[in-house]
Formats: sequence, structure tokens, C-alpha cells
Amino acid sequence: MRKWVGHTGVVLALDGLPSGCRDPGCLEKLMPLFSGVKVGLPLLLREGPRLLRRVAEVAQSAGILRIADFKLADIGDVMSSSLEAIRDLGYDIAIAHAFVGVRGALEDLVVRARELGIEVLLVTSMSHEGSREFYDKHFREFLEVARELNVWGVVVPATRLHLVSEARKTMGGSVRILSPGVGVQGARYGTAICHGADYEIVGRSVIKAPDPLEAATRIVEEVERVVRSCRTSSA
Ligand code: BMP
Repeated sequence: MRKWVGHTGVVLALDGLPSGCRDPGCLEKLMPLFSGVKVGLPLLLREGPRLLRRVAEVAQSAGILRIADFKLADIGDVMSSSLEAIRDLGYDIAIAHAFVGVRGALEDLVVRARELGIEVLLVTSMSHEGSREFYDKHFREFLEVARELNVWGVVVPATRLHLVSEARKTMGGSVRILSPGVGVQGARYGTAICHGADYEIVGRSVIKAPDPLEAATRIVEEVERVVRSCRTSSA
């Protein structure tokens, strides 16, 4: 189900353990429904590195993307050191903020990532309102940075679909676009992929659902339905 059109799909944001799902077997059932899993600070701080390692192992056996979302934003040396820890936890994609700039920061991160076999995703805009205050004013420059550094992908929010379309147009087909903001934050399932994203990121709509497995199945099917329909109508 999760690889229905090329490499597009839904990534689970695991910012906490699903409340309806604390038994260990649940993650094994939940994760293969998705194309990837994304972990970050809330899960690390609450559950510790052992749980993050276990999530990475389950994701690896399910053959899905393993994304570490610590939104790195520091000098190159510190981000590179975080990358090593991310690799040791078992993750193969790391998210960094674009606004720290290239020289002395992102260029070092990208070099170390290549040495470690980790892919980099750059945040170029954010899904919340405040992104307009600073982030979005530099959106095109951040895309340019992503292009210059030849990163694996960019994060562009589903709450601003015109930016998703613009990113796809500017970046061409080879850069992955990941879009958070569907579900709880208000963007409709499937719409970011219809505007050129590769993956939509969904968190609370699954992990806070009374039955996370049911919610995950329903959401992935809804994304699939919407994407089929927009691709059919644009064919
Ligand atoms: P939710 O579906 O519960 O709103 O979760 C969205 C996920 O995407 C969270 O993990 C959040 O950190 C991430 N995210 C976001 O919501 N907006 C952004 O601009 C960038 C993100 O990484």
C-alpha cells in the first residue's frame, strides 16, 4: 500500500508514543503502513535514545525511511557531531534549518553527511503562521541553498500549497519534497502531493487517535484516493 506511486507516500511523525498503542508490538504493526518515520526531540526527551534506536530498527526492517528531525541549526562542527549521534541511533536522513547559512554551517554538515552516508533535508518554510514573519521572506533563497548543496530533499509545508508548487518547479524532479501540516494543522490529505510533494508528514492525527492503526490505515487510503484523483484529472 505504501509505495503506490513512485516513491511518494506518507511519513509518520512519531513525536510521542501513540496513546492507544503502548504495547511493543504496536509499532511493528503501525510503521509498515507508512513510507517513513520521523522522530525528534519530544520522543528523545520523553523516551530516551534506546526507544529511538528501536524505532529505527523497526523502520529498517519495514524498509521505510528513517528520518531524525532535530532541526539542526548550529555551527558546522556541532551539527556534524549531532549527525554522528544520529547515525549511531540508526537514522539515515537528518533535518536541518536552512537559515543558518552555508559557510561554516550547512556546507560542513553536508560534507560530514556524505562521509557518514546520511541524507540531508533542509527546512525552507514552516507550516505555522509565524513562518511568514521571517522564514518565508527568504523561501527562494533557501531553495537556492538546497540546490547549491545538492541535498536529498526539502521541507515545504502543506499549509502553503503555492510554495510546494514553487519548490517543485524550481527544484526539478530529483529533489524530494516533504510536507507537514496535513490533518490537525488543517491542510487536506493528499493536497501537498497533488501540488508536487513526494511525502506528506502526519503526526497527531495518528498518534493521538484512539485507534492509531485504524487512523493510519484510513489516512494513508485517503491520501492515496486524493492523489489518484488529482493525477487522473491532470493526465
Ligand atoms: P502533526 O501532524 O501532529 O501536526 O505533526 C507535524 C510534524 O511535522 C511534527 O513532527 C512537526 O515537528 C513537523 N513539522 C511541522 O509541523 N511543520 C514544519 O514546518 C516542519 C515540521 O518538521
